[in-house]
Amino acid sequence: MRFTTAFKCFVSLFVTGSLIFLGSCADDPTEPPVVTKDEGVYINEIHAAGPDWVELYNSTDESKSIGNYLIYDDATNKYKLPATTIPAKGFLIIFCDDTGVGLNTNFKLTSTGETVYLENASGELIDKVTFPEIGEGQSYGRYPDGSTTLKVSGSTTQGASNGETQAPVILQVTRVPLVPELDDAVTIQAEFASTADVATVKLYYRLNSGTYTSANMTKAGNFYNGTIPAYNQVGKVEYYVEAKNTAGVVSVHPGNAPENTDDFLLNTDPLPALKINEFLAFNSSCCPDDDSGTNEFDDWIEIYNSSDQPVNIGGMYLSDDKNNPFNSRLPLDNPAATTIPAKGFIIIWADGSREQGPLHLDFSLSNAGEDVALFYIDGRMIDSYTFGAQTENQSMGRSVDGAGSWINFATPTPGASND
Ligand SMILES: [Ca+2]
Ligand SMILES: [Ca+2]
Ligand SMILES: [Ca+2]
Ligand SMILES: [Ca+2]
Repeated sequence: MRFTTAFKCFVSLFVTGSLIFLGSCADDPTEPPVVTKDEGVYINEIHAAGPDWVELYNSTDESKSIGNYLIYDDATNKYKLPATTIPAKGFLIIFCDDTGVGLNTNFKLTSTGETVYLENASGELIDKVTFPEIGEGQSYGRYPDGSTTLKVSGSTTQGASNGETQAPVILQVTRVPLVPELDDAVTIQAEFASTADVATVKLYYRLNSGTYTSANMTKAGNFYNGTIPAYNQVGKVEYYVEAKNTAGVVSVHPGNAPENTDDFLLNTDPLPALKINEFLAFNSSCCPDDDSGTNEFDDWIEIYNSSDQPVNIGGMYLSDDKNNPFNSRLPLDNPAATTIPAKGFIIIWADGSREQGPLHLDFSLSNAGEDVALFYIDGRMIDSYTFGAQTENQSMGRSVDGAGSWINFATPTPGASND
């Protein structure tokens, strides 16, 4: 690496015949920093899908003081560690939570992957690790501790040895059907990064907080499949997948199961009398969203309640994809905001800004056209509409509230009758 830098500097010098380049390339910010000293202290494990942390490992036979050492993911924002000692063959966890106090750094990690650097008190780079995208409950670490072999693991060993082998990595778990009904058997499929060292995979499931039943899943390529048998009872079905490798190391999906699980609702409620009544997908000057304190010209969706009773849409979902019912869930904890009066309207901002309030969604609507869809709490579709390219500041809506054909409105009527 040093040779490469020197070589580039030489070329620059030769071409330009000037010393200016020689001076600048000694500190060339485009050159990746190089580990210049091995102190036997390593970045041993990284968890980046929140809460973020870095595990340091002291591979030497003596305790090691790391006061004033620097850890960072951005050379312009190095974090100085407090006076701390890592025991011989011991571990230390540094939380990357952007608080900037003690063992809590002034930066967070990016779950899609980046590089973390560790410098000693003299500013010499003693380790760096570039990690790939890692999911919740997964980590990237050295196997065994302190070695040069880095792998993604399907589970974490915060503050403890990484062991000899990483846990199986479950990339995703899907189900068919996505929205089960009473008496449907449900197929659960777990996709693995590799099944080479996987010994057993089990599916755990239960209805209405009962006792978990486990079933072995069957291997098919990089997948393992299992079945939740049909229930003839309404309620909530929770499930998770547990995989064990040939060394007995276990991972689960979701990452923190069984505290968190995947779930679906078996529900026979009649669907509420709600309609997507109007929307504006191309807003530049019509009807601003002022929930942030300034006027934002965001997309919006109007829903009409055609019944004679108020309807609380908390827990229901809106989506810009008819095939993705669980896209953006309306909050359960604010019925005052999410209840639509009888024969009334509600406006929900499709602005990708959930933090702006209860009536804001994770997505916006494409000016070029896509779906707008409303789903019940269990994922059953209540209403949907597929639209094409939109005219700036014009809405589309039903010609009669809750009914009629879809037409363009040169003068949108957010929160008011279309009639
Ligand atoms: Ca560990
Ligand atoms: Ca838009
Ligand atoms: Ca907004
Ligand atoms: Ca309207």
